[in-house]
Formats: sequence, structure tokens, C-alpha cells
Amino acid sequence: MPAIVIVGAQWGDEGKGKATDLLGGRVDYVVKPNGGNNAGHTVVVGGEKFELKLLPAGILSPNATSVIGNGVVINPQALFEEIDGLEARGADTSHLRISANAHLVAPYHQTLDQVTERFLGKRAIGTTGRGIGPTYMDKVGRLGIRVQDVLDESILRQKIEGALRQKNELLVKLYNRRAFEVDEIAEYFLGFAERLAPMIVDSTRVLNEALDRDEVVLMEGGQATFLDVDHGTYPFVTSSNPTAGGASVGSGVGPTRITRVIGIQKAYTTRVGAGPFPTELFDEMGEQLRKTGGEFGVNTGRPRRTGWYDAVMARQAARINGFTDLFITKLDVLTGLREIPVCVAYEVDGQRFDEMPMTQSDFHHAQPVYENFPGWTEDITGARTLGDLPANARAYVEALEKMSGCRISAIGVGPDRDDTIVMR
Ligand code: 2SA
Ligand code: GDP
Ligand code: MG
Repeated sequence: MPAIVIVGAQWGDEGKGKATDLLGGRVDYVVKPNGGNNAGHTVVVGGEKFELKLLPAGILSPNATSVIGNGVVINPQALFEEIDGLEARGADTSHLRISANAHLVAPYHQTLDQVTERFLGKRAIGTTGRGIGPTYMDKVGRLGIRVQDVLDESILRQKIEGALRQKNELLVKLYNRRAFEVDEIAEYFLGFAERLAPMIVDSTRVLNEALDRDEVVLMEGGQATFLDVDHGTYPFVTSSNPTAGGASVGSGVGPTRITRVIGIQKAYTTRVGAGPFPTELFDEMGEQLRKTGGEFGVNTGRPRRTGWYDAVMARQAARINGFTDLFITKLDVLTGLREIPVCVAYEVDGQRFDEMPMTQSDFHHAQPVYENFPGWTEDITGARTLGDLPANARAYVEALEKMSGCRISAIGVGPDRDDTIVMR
């Protein structure tokens, strides 16, 4: 049986949480392969809203086991706050498992994230300030603290000592902040050891054995394709690989076991944080999309930047991830517009680009070339089949399918789990 990957096809907040939750009933394991508590996934069940940050959205599917994979960076305080918050609302989180190899976010990582952003000034990335970048830097720099380290106090202390030698130098000399003590960090992490211990597993083995038993494993990427540190709009990206290949690395499920890669894409585009955004709207229309779509960060509450659907980016995302399917979300947000522009190409200094320009400078200067589609006024939130959509809404979705080069298998027509047209 298959491993399925869910990937954000734009700059995040496409509705991956809802998509995971929708598929969650049919899967045995839901895995988060990358990111940390910078993510924010909203799931609405029967009108009740759940906002998940570090936990996989699949945590709300009672029959699936949730796994935080090796590719994730975990802030243990945020983890237990989220678990306790969900338990208080009646959710069962006892099926959560955590990879022994996932990395831990330390308080100094958060401080470093925030001071680095300040230091960058006008060149700031607009991070979530959760310490994600500095934790991944330590992972790659081999100075990281892993979940399994809380099980061995002497190793934990050695690692913290090694890390702090470098961090304190930076914090004190470059950023004029206080130094952290080995004891304070060790005590902080050891304070979570007892609660963490029973959840820690060799997640790679757990997931591969599940696949051997013909069970279904769903991997739920955090962030999105254009926030990928390799394939995104670098340097305005997150520090992990939210693309489909990253799901394989971040879970230990080999690429040949992945049979379905589902791209989640809004019927328009949003972005949080800094960086280029060719179809961005700065007028009333942008404000309307933000308001109607409720486009505010789940984690930080920041207003999201809004713009039209970008078919050039859609094709690039389909290519990088090898999408087998697309879920188009928030089609209902476009209801009532007379015309809906879609970016079909870019123009840079008089030159037309039908595909993503190779360089960052060209992308920063890309002017969208639009094709306009007629809108619809009928309320579509009750639509459950393609035939229930007004002709213009159907034509719009069909045009997106053609332009992105990828079959559409579901369409979101409202925030609730049930507000969805599922085609396959
Ligand atoms: P970071 O904190 O190092 O990962 O920030 C680097 C960039 O990645 C962007 N990023 C995100 N973009 C959209 N949604 C994200 N999650 C939250 C949400 C965001 C929020 O679901 O609403 O609440 O603000 C997310 N996480 C990281 C970030 O904006 C930077 O551009
Ligand atoms: P994620 O990060 O990709 O999981 O997405 P977020 O949860 O951060 O943001 C998506 C927002 O859109 C959430 O508020 C969802 O409840 C909402 N949403 C998802 N699908 C739909 C849809 O089809 N229509 C509408 N109106 N809202 C949706
Ligand atoms: Mg989100």
C-alpha cells in the first residue's frame, strides 16, 4: 500500500491542514516530515476550529497514529502546550509518536532567530521568530540537540556545552545579549524527558513496517514549495525542504514507496513574510481577498499578502514535486468577482518568460501577464460535485488544471471538512 505526500504548492497556508484531515480518515499513519512550530494548520470540524502548529493535522483523526518525523525541529514547551490544549478540548493525543532523531529547538535558537532578524534590518526574512532557522543551522553544522539526547543526561550536557561555546560567542560579542548556562539549558530539556520518553520511537522503522503491512502512510509537509530552502525564493524561505523529496528525507520513507503526491493550492495566492510575489495586490482587491479569505497567520496573526493565481509557479511546483494530483482550495473566496485574472507568464525588461526565470533578480522584477476569466455570483459552499458549480466556476477550475498541467482531484468550497468537492 502507498505512502502519500501532501505538499503546499505556493507560499504556505493553502489549506494543507484541511486536506490532511480530509484524507486522515482513510490512513493509518500521519507524519509531519519537516518544519516546527512555525507551521499553522487550521482544521474546522463541524464548525469547531482547531489550530495546529507543531502537531500533524492528522492528530484529529482518531484512527490514525501521528508521527513527528526525523526532519522536524521540536520546541518541547510548545509541543506540550499544544498537546495539553487539545486534550483540554477533548482530543485524544495518546497516539502521538516522536522520532528519536528529530532535533530540539533550544531557547538560544529563539533568541538568535529574533536578533538575527533585527540585525538584518531592511533585509529581514520576516521569520515567525520561533527559532526554526538557527535550529536547522545547528543540525547541519552538527551542533544540534536531538530528541534522543534527553534520554542520556551526560551526552545531553556534552552537546549543550559544545553548542553553547559557539552560541554564547555570537550572542555576547556580536549581538550584545546575555550568555546561556549549560545547567539552565540541560534542566530545561530534562524537565520534558519524562513526558517525552514514552513517545520516542525509531520512526523510520515504524513507518516502513507499517508500509510492509500494507497500511497507508500520509506525509503532511509543513510550509510550501516556494519556501523550500533549495527550490523556493531564496533567501526568503524557511530552513527546511517542504517539497516532496523532503518528505522522504524527513520521514525515512524511500522515494519508491511514495505513490501519490498531492499539491495543495489556493484558487489565488498568499504569502507571509518578505520576498518577491509577482501577482501581489496592493489595492482594495488585495484587502478584499484578505478579508473574505481570512488571510491572517495562524501562528503569528500577521496579515498575509494576497494576489492572483500564478500558473507559472503552479507549473514549477508540479515539476519539482512530481504532483500526481492537485487540491484547489478556497474557490468560494472568489465568489462575487466580475473577472478573475490569472498570471500566465511574466515579463521582465520587455522579455517574456513562460516558465520561472532562472535568477532571483529576474523573478524580483517579474511583471505578471494576465488572462482574465469571467466570475460567478452564486454561493458555491454547498457544492459537492463538479456539476453543482456554476459554469464559470467550473471553467475557471478547468483552466487551472490545463495551465498547471496537473489533474485536479478535489476543490475546497468552504473551511469545514465537509465543504469539499472530491472528484477522486
Ligand atoms: P521561519 O520562521 O524561519 O520558517 O520563516 C521563514 C519564512 O517562512 C515563512 N513561513 C510561513 N509562511 C506561511 N505560513 C507559515 N505558517 C504560519 C501560518 C505563519 C504565521 O500557517 O499561518 O502564523 O505567521 C509559515 N511558517 C514559516 C515565513 O513567513 C518566512 O517568510
Ligand atoms: P495550511 O498551513 O496550509 O494548513 O493552511 P492554514 O490553515 O494556515 O490556512 C488555510 C485557511 O483556509 C484556514 O483558515 C482554513 O480553515 C481555510 N480553508 C481551507 N480550505 C478552505 C476552503 O476551501 N474555503 C475556505 N473559505 N477556507 C478554507
Ligand atoms: Mg498555515
